Amino acid sequence: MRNNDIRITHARVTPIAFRDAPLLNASGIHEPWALRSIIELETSDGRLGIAETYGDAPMLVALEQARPLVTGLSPFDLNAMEQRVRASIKPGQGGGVQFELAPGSHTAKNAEKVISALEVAMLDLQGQVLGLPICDLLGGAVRDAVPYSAYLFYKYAEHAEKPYAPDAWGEAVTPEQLVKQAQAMVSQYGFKSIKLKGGVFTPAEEIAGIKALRKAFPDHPLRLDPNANWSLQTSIDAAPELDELLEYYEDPTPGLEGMAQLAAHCRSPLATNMVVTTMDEFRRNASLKAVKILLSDHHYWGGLRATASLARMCEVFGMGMSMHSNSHLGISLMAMTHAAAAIPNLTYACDTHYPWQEEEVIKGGRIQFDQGTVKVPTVPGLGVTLDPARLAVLHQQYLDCGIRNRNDLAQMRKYQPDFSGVSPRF
Ligand code: GKR
Ligand code: MG
Repeated sequence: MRNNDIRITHARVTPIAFRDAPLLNASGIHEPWALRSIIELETSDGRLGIAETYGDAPMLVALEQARPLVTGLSPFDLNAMEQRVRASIKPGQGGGVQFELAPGSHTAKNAEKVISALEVAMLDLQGQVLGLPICDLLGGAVRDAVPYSAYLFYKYAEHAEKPYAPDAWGEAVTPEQLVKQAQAMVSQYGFKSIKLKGGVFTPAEEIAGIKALRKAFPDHPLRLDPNANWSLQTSIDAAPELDELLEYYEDPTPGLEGMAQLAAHCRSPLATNMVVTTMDEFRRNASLKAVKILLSDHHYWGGLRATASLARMCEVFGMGMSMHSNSHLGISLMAMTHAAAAIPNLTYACDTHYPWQEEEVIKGGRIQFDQGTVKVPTVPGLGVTLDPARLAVLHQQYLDCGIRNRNDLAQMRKYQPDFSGVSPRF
């Protein structure tokens, strides 16, 4: 069979749920189960291409609508797939809750999110057919291993309603506990950079947390991400202290205009995964000169090739680039690793929530880190394959858990009934 005779014969979307830690953020706290979906594309020559993406209800509606559109296409027909998806998915369609910290719920990006998921599975197939790893299809790896950053969270020891035994990380609500969390994560994974998810406690408490981390890790670049929960004035006031401590200052304050005003008051570069998430915002940012580091995410920017184009644009506009994450499993981690491997100017360690997840859906169990990096696969395709038995278990957890849209605010009100969720709160 010639490569261009191979056809996609069937597409399957399976929603899954896996245990997630009680991690605090600007909106509230993670629920006990995180949602994702697994995409499987079967071909006429008996191959299976896979991808992982969001699993919120509106995303599942969009994926279900797109599913038949790939049937009959060659895995090499990426442009045809994209045209079909764009023609069928209208921006904003899908309903559901819109939750700022959960890109899986942003219905305006449905087309990009669906194209990304289908593209990863099709690239997995292309790689298998050609006998090449995905990064080779993206121009080739410029690094053998992709560095990730320790992603620290303030957290409670266990979930409200105690749905299962508490995780091994314990509570982290003080600088001392944060340092303990960082020490455990750095010693287990070897990370060389550290990010703290902020926007939870007062800026003074979070700056004390960063100072404690600086003392315990004098050589690790540090980042703080309050997820736009600090007012412009609060962010300006915090800048002189943070300038001395941070590698970059991530999304302290809301809006592109707010970030542009803040940029005039701080030396640390501003980074974002919140105010530049579309081409229009990219153009506005270029004229406002607000954000200097774009935290890309192939899941909502339209895929691995779109991420590579974004990297070129960052280079043209003198911006740095790194990667944003949400709770995810190994298929997403591998897709991120291929993309990052093939982007020369992705020069900061990428975010990953992976240490917070215990479960897996791939054969062979959890992906190993070495010195904070994930080795770039050299085998054909994505480099990981689905474990059908694990998929069935995680799908059953989805059916049983009852969560259909991530809602950190409602979850937080189980601990603090009067939690306002107002942003910016500080
Ligand atoms: O997992 O709570 C979280 C994060 O706050 C996540 O929702 C954000 O999207 O990690 C993300 C970020 O960097 O903003
Ligand atoms: Mg962020």
